[in-house]
Amino acid sequence: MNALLKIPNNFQINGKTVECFRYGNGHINDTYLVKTDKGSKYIFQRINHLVFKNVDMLMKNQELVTSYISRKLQSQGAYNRRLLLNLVYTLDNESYLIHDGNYYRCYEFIEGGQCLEKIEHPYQFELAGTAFGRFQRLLDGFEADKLYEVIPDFHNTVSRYNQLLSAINDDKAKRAQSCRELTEKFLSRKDYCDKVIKEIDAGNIPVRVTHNDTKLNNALIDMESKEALAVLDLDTVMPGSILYDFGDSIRYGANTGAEDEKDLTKVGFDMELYKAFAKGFINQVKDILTQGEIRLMAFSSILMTYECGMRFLTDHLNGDVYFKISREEHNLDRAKTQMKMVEDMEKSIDQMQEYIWSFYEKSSS
Ligand code: ADP
Ligand code: GN1
Ligand code: MG
Repeated sequence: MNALLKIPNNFQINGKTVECFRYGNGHINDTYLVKTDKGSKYIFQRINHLVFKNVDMLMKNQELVTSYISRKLQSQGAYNRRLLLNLVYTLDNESYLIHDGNYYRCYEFIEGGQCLEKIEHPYQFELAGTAFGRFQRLLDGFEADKLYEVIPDFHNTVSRYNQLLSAINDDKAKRAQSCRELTEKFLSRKDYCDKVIKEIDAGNIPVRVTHNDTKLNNALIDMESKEALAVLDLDTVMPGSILYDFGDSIRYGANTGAEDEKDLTKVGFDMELYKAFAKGFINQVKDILTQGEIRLMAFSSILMTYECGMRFLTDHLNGDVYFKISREEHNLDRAKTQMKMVEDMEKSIDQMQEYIWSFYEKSSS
């Protein structure tokens, strides 16, 4: 029998569990869909506590953020359960359960939404932009310093660069020699690393509450009604820059190929997809963005892609200890796609930024 089947019964669910199976394609947690004898569905997760070392604070962050969004939606008369990730508490009213040394949590399953792995049509990416942009707009005003920094320096690209340098030097998996050419491409772009950090330090870019992992499959969209639904995967919600959220979405979703595509001729930056996401996102946050943020919006796509590429390459050099892999050179393939995307975007950066400015020209005319 499925060893996990009974554990969700420790949560305030409607009925008793009858099915529990693996669900979704996240790289970090173990996610299951649970069904009960009363026909209710839940998302049940084993939290990766090697990545998230302080689960208690991580869950407190989620409670603070979801209750803030819920109150904001209510005050705007726009409350709708499908716009928000709703935690299901344990029978002891806790937000998570510790069982046999593992950490578990449960959410209401949001019906009628899809989490895409790949964009089939630009409107889908526009909806994802709306979902992530709305998340930002609803959290505007939330005091970022109330949140615990779940993974310190998560989007500190200078630290990520230094981690890559250490991985090259340590060469734990004896792979450094075989990927020298790719490594050089990352190291030669060092100037990118502190561009956003410097602006934050200078006060030109505000620290907000940001999602920090705005991958396409972390937003739910309803493809039938063409609505943007909830933003999922709130583990990395922390103080950060809105640029990280915009850039990370473009990194993943505006790629003509998959994040781990082996055939690099299929990988590339798609301007039409970029514009679709930017339209959904900027329309939500246009009025809250500062000049400093607007100016670096297009560049953030390069920065986040470059940073994620360095993370994949670092993990490859370290022997695949962080991201889930399903083949030998999985992280190396991922690092290669990210570099291909960086090179493509570098050629299009002016056009990308012009599109961002066009939202402001329209509204002032
Ligand atoms: P990971 O951190 O491993 O990426 P996620 O929290 O993103 O885990 O969940 C993995 C997948 O499970 C999502 O991409 C989505 O497909 C699905 N999922 C998660 N929460 C819900 C929910 N409340 N309703 C519907 N689907 C969900
Ligand atoms: C991880 O958990 P998932 O699959 O949404 C990672 C992100 C990376 C992404 C790359 C906590 O996201 O930072 O951008 O993989 N999450 C964490 O696919 O490290
Ligand atoms: Mg996820």
